[in-house]
Amino acid sequence: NFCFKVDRLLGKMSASNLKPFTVLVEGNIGSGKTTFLEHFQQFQDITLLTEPVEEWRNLKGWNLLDLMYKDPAKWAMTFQSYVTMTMLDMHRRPTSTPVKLMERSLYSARYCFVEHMMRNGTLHPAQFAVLDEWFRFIHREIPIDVDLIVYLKTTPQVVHDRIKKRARSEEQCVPLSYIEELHKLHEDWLVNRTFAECPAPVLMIDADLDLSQITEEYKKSEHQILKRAV
Ligand code: DGT
Repeated sequence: NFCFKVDRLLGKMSASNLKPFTVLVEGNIGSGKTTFLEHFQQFQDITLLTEPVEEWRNLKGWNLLDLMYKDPAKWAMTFQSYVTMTMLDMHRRPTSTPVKLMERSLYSARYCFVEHMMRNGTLHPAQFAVLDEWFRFIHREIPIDVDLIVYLKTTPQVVHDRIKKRARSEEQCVPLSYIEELHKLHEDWLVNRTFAECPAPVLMIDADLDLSQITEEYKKSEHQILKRAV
């Protein structure tokens, strides 16, 4: 028993010196990313990094998320540059566990949200160019490790109904067309692979199911994620 404990400890120590197995949890707004992360709270040896939405809602008292939704032409650039910083911070945060689960990433910020803002003209081409240069610079100069992407695939109408129900104040005016466009960008990035680089293999999960059934669906991903935990 003692030897087993020592072995396990040494295993943990060596695992902590290695890079963690890093999983990005991606999917449309309201697809259940937070719930997915919460499911993994029950396991040891996993670091869970939830999205910094609260930081976006309160930067020195300013709600950047709200400003962005209320006046996108004015605030999209400011919002996305702060998203870039907070996401980079999450990617770079050291972890002592062998597995790291992270909600969203620099990739979805660039390939879904910024891409959408560029295509619909919310971002001026010059603003887009600056954000894109930041993304390329970070990508080139700073190591960002990703081993697996969990894609919570949903139907736009289903998540639109959820968004209305959860009633996050900033999101009250989000139209179905916006959710449909974001859905298409996630699909093009993670499934069709038409325009953007996909940094790791993708595990797709049916996230349309409601809360009572979704745990079974989440369990299917446990093996792939936990096999790296000591
Ligand atoms: P969940 O748990 O799947 O319901 O996840 P949500 O909906 O809490 O999180 P997310 O990332 O899908 O959406 C956060 C809010 O921020 C949402 O109103 C969309 C908005 N947003 C705008 N630009 C960006 C961006 O570049 N990245 C992210 N993550 N959110 C952005």
